[in-house]
Amino acid sequence: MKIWDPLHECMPREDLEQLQLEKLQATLNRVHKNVTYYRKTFTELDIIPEDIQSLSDLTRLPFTTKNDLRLNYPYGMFAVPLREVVRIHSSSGTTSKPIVVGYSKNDIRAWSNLVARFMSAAGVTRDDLVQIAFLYGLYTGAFGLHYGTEAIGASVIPMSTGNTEKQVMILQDYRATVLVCTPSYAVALADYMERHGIDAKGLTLRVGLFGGEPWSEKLRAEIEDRLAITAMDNYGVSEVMGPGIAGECQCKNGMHIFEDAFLPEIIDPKTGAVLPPGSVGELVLTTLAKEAFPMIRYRTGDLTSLDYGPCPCGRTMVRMKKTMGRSDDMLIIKGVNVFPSQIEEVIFTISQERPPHQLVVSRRGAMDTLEVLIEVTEKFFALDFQEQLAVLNLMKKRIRSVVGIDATLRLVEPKSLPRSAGTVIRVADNR
Ligand code: DLL
Repeated sequence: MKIWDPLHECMPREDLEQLQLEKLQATLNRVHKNVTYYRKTFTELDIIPEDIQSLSDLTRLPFTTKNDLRLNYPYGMFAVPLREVVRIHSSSGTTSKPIVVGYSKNDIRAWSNLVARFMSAAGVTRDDLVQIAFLYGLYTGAFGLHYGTEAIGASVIPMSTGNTEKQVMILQDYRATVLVCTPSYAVALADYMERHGIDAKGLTLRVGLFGGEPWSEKLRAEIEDRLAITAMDNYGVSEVMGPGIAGECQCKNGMHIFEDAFLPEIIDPKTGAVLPPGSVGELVLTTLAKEAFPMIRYRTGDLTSLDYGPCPCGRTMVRMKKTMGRSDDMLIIKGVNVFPSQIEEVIFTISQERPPHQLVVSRRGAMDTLEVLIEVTEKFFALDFQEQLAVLNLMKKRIRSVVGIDATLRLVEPKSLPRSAGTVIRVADNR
């Protein structure tokens, strides 16, 4: 199996650490010079980039959180002038405002190569036809995989999301060999084919590259069986780059993090202390090569552990386990990141009050559903039926535009939602 960039992917760890340190120092100089936020936080701690003389010195620097990015909305964290930025993407923030991320020309080139690495590791070659069923738009998933496919020299079928009937027709008629989407959409495709009597074994599909949301080994086995493919996992975070941070090799024993481009740490989410190798904790990533949007110690919120043991594939890069949950309250619904605070803000913006409410997340067949239960308040009760309906409709529309998914809204009796120590349990995730 081809290793896309053996020089870096198989680098002896001692050399890798030296390279990481050099790149870290260059990144720190860049952010200190160009990003007011970082200059200010470093100054407050009385640190200059030259103080960081070893990789372990990194712990002297503060974390960057989604909230820091929100406070610097939209372009405050950019380390290059906007004219150097050739692409803008975004990811969900904790409020109605998204996080804006930027890429320079070199960043796009680096991104393409990093995605090509995990695609090659998963077995994709230039002979493949790659059907990309991620949303083309501000989401990083589709463009990232698109660039990786082009870098490899395989053919891109930029199908985007939705329209399952057409997806299946294209899988059949264009003879796609690689499918790119969320694992739950892969299940939806399998369901559709089953319902329509289409035998997946008759397709040319052989590999699936799935990411963007957590999925289990059990689901992997199900997808592999039902679609008659090899299903491979890859991980990414938009604020750090998008897909291309980590991906599985044929050993399917954790996702190799491309450590020449990202420096991973595992921390205790409560204390922020760095945990010893092998511990489960929150993944923190520092970018080592990004120009437009470098991130120092970005808290991903994902709980995982790192395995530094050798991998039979020959790559020396550390492997992260499948994620084991979140350290914050972010939900991933239909592959979309959702924060309960976003929904609360919508309810408040429209009703000018904060009624007790609960998000109920369920799975119907392969698809996630979101229901928002809102306790009727006096103010709401005073409205007639038509007016109540209009308010709910407005909220539904705004949730769709802010969060990007459809929710069902339902009014419930006052004090009927389950409570713990007097406060409503904000989320019921029944998946
Ligand atoms: O989901 C980037 C991406 C797109 C990665 C396509 C892979 C494929 P965000 O929308 O910023 O970026 O969401 C990032 O999604 O913090 C994880 O919680 C979750 N996530 C992404 N990939 C995986 C995965 C993209 N393979 C958030 N396993 C992350 C588990 C994943 N969770």
